[in-house]
Amino acid sequence: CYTFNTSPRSWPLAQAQCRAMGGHLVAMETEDEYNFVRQSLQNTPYVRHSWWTSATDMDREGSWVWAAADDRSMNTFGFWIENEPNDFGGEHCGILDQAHSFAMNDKNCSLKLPFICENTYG
Ligand SMILES: [Ca+2]
Ligand SMILES: [Ca+2]
Repeated sequence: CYTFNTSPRSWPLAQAQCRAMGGHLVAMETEDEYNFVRQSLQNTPYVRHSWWTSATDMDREGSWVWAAADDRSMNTFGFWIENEPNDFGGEHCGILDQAHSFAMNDKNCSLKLPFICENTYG
């Protein structure tokens, strides 16, 4: 199941908070899951925010993975906004971007944003 946390956190703190609750930042391994999460964000007040996901290239620049997922590889179907990820000024963490219908953008990991936790068990 998913938990939508509207209290803004940096990516590392968001990941730590998800882990403390027995989960991790959301990893959308399939297009179905991606569409489900996007759909869930259409409701007030979620629709007003951008959200951290577990997507990161902090281990190796340009090599995007879902942190802490069983299958870390990221598929390339339509997740990203056109011309993203662009590593603008050093961006290594992926958001669902409210300004772009929740397509993905890379952002500075220290940015404080709402975040989505995923718990495998329930
Ligand atoms: Ca990057
Ligand atoms: Ca970017």
